Amino acid sequence: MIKLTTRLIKFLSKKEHTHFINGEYTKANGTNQISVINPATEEEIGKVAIGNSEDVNNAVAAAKKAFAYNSDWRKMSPDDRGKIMYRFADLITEHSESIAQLVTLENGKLIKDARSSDAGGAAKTFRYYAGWCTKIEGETLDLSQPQKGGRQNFAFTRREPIGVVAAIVPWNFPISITAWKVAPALAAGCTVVLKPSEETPLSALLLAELAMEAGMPAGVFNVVTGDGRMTGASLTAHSDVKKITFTGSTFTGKIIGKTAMENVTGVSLELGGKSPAIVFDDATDLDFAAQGVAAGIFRNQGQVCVAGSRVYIQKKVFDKVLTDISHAAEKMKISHGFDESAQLGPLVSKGHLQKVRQYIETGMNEGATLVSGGKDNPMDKGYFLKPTIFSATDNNQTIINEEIFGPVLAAVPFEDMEDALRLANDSQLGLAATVWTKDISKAMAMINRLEAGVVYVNSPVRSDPNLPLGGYKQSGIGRELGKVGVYNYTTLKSVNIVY
Ligand code: TXE
Repeated sequence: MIKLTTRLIKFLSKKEHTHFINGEYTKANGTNQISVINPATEEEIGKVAIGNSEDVNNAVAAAKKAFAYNSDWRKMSPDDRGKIMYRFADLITEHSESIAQLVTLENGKLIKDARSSDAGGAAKTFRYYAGWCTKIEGETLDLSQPQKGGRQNFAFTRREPIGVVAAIVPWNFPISITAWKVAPALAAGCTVVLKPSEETPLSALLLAELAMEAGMPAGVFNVVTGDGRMTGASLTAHSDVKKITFTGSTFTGKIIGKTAMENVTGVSLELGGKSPAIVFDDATDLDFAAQGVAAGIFRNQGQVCVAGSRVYIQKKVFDKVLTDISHAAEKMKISHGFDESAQLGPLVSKGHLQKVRQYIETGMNEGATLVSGGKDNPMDKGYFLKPTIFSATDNNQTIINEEIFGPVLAAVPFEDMEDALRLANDSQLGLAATVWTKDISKAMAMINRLEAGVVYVNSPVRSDPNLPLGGYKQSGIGRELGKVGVYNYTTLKSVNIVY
């Protein structure tokens, strides 16, 4: 059993946690709280306040003040801002074990994934964007028309920080997705109010403590805990928020998009996915492809926006590849996240487990063939599920059309490239896709025609700070990460000096 770090023991000893506003823990205005549950043991690990509109107002006011023209943050040189962000990244690395353990406690995920994806991923993202502080630039422009009266001119654009950012994040990668939003926003010179998911709010508070220790001025990074209905809704409706950045369900994304338009607030939405993995019969190594498809769906219990949850396998090799994927699934060790040898942990919550089970039942009722797994809980306690695989003959199944967000894969055979494209693009969503082939011409043709924001060839999708991420169709609006990630938090000013 892993020993909890001293810092984490101290953090958890608090039991009741409040918002982190203007550089300190702040008494909540309301009395309502959320119980944070360890999904492996079903035990409570702490309580957080449910922020009401007053709490949200306080957080936004602190962020607005920290963004004021003559504030420490605004007056700070990009180089100094970068130094604080590097220090923040170093502190995340220094305290990565505390962060990872806390993420495992509140989300259930495997500790090795919490270490690499959450703590490690966040440190990398902050380090990457620390470098961007000094590289934000506009352009000089030659105008298409001469100036009146034969006068000269000099035209250019400036990128300015957009203002107070509301970041609303989900529970599947609580710290790394937070970093995808907070790091570029800070690099651009904005200030942030973060609302973590109600399932995983504690790690966000620990992150806020580290931000202060890194020397971030008070009010630059605030956390208001709470639910979506009250806390999230108050934050997105706030007229002093100038940019909303959201990752979560398509359903909630649509609500937030509508709310944003009330104040004409900028909005980026990273929403659901139902991403296809397409295995051609010429895939370099079919075993490797099968392992990759299994990794692409079962990592993080399938609770990954870019998870390859539909696999299309060319007819000639359908049985072999499906058998290999099933073997990989059946060999996975299911255990709690602190078991270092575990390969599949619990789902995030009881409600989510029920939802995923319901999809498995629907799959069976609609006539898909259950190849392995099923809806039974393989453990005595906790929200566990076996990796589950279905096969079907076409896309006409709920389990192939809706995001399940669990360890559930549906396999369908295809004839040729046109058939694969028809099946893969037949979706309202378009976040990611993977293609498994050794034929570069075929890979390129697929890349050009797949309706997906991210395409990986011969590998499951993995995020990288320098690779933009986002979706086609109802998978979202805008892109995160990379250069566009930092430009999300700037606004463009066009200037023309006539002389
Ligand atoms: O998401 P929600 P949930 C999908 C996945 C999952 C489903 C539901 O299919 O099963 O969404 O998960 C906040 N105004 N994804 O319920 O509701 C909420 O408090 C403002 C895909 O967790 O989208 C939380 O902080 N905020 C996804 C965040 O939105 C609101 C990752 C996400 O919650 C709000 C997670 C409102 N009206 C789930 N309502 C991905 N793309 O990776 C809720 N929230």
